[in-house]
Amino acid sequence: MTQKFDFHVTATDGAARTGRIHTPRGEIRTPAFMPVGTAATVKAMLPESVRATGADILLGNTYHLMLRPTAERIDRLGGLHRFMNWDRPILTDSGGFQVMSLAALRKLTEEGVRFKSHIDGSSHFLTPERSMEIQRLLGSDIVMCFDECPALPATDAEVARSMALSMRWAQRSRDAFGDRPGHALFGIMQGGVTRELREESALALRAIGFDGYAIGGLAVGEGQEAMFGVLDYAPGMLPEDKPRYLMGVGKPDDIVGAVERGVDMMDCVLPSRSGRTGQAFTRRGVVNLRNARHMDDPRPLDEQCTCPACRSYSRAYLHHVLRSQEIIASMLLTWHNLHYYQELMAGLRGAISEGRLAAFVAAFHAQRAMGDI
Ligand code: PRF
Ligand code: ZN
Repeated sequence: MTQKFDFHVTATDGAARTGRIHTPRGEIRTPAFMPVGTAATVKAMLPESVRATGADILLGNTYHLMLRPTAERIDRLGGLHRFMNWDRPILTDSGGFQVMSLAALRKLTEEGVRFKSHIDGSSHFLTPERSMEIQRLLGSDIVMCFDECPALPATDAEVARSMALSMRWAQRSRDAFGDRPGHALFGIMQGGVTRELREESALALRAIGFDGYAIGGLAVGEGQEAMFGVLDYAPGMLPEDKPRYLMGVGKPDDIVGAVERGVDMMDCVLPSRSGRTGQAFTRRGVVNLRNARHMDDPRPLDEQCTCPACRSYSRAYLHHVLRSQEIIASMLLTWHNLHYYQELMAGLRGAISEGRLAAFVAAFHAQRAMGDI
């Protein structure tokens, strides 16, 4: 087993790339979609089922795990991989973004963020140094820099100030992370939808030097057109030989557009979260299985899908267990949605390696335009 973390692009098609990230815990095929396992579980799924959908890597969250069960407890219990029974790579987000969206009484200073837990109101202080320590205790394979993602709408001056702070925190994250063979540290680009700020952020991160580079601060309410506008230039500002990770994205068409523009990794709660509310992603678009039109429908959700929900159950059954709030509804629909996302990623990887991405994307959009059966 090699102790090295490295990335190889094996084919490109336009700005899109496909390749592999090697880690001591296994290989990550890119473009990769990372299911979200916030609280040491991908909700409603066994780890072996998550793997069966085709996932190579999961995402975990510093913010949630530091509050409960705490990073020190997970460390004593042998680390996050052993704790949650997932032995493949785990990427952990650094906490700042979740503090801003979930915690109460947040107070931001140069040093870090003070906040109260959304669980029990207890006080905590998160800094770049503490975030690196927590992610080390968790045993994370890909550690994210501690950053700040400004809430939108924000003025250019606010976005500039926030980006500059995130770049100082990126240097502190790099210094605190140290040299940890087999573990990677990713920088996070900020700068909103302003090209000059994105350029400045990219230069600052490149000067520090990271194992990979994330594009943060997008999918925060700016809309797809504005996000694609940034993705038309932002990936090109980052080193070609390192993975590029678009944080918190997105819907299937966001993912396709991001991959076309040179993104290698993504994560989103959408397939798992919306599975639990009855929204299914299919080749023909989104299907809401709570809708009464499925009540007597003996057909599968998607006759071409090979997931357990589609192989063995009718739309009528899925509708029934959703309406009855049965736990199996979450299990089946999460499985289907994660399966759909991973099949999409496999399709994108195959298309890029065979130089037929444009045709793949055209077929993707044409099928969705047809609508549900
Ligand atoms: N920074 C961090 N995590 C994130 C984001 C960010 O900007 C986003 C933005 N879409 C999602 N998750 N650290
Ligand atoms: Zn299915």
